[in-house]
Amino acid sequence: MASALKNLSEYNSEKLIDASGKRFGMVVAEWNKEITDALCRGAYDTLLRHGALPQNIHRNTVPGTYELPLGAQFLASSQEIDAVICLGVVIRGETKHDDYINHAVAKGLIDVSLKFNKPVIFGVVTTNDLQQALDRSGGKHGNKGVEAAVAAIHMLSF
Ligand code: DLZ
Repeated sequence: MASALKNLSEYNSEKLIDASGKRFGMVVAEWNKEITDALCRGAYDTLLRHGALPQNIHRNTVPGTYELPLGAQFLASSQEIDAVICLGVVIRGETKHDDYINHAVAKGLIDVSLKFNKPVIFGVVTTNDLQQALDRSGGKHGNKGVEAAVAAIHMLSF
């Protein structure tokens, strides 16, 4: 379902495990920083709401979304991390850069996830314009950071 039809911040909290014993890595792209900061706040607050301890949430930044897979790999390879949440925003421009970045990152993140047998969450907002990105980072369609944190906690219940 497209996120225009679903609020990204809506979920059934009763289905999620208590995350107090879990350790999270967050990788946040600095490109479109105002928006990725909002995604990060959404993810961080959601982890805390479900019991995660601040000292068990490790936040790292990378220059842009393209660097998320390597950042995720550094964290996923650590015994100290149970799940990695990757946050970025790619906005379509005049060229096809967004296609190249989005495909590379989606493939890169799933590869890291399967290699290390850990949740590596694709919290990347991919949009046609800035307004769509704002709508999905705390605006009228919710916050993809919240959705990403929920996905991480959900996957840790296996
Ligand atoms: C170069 C680039 C462009 C054009 N657009 C974005 C974008 O919309 N979102 C994003 O996160 N990063 C973008 N980047 C930067 C790349 O992700 C990457 O950081 C650089 O190409 C260096 O590898």
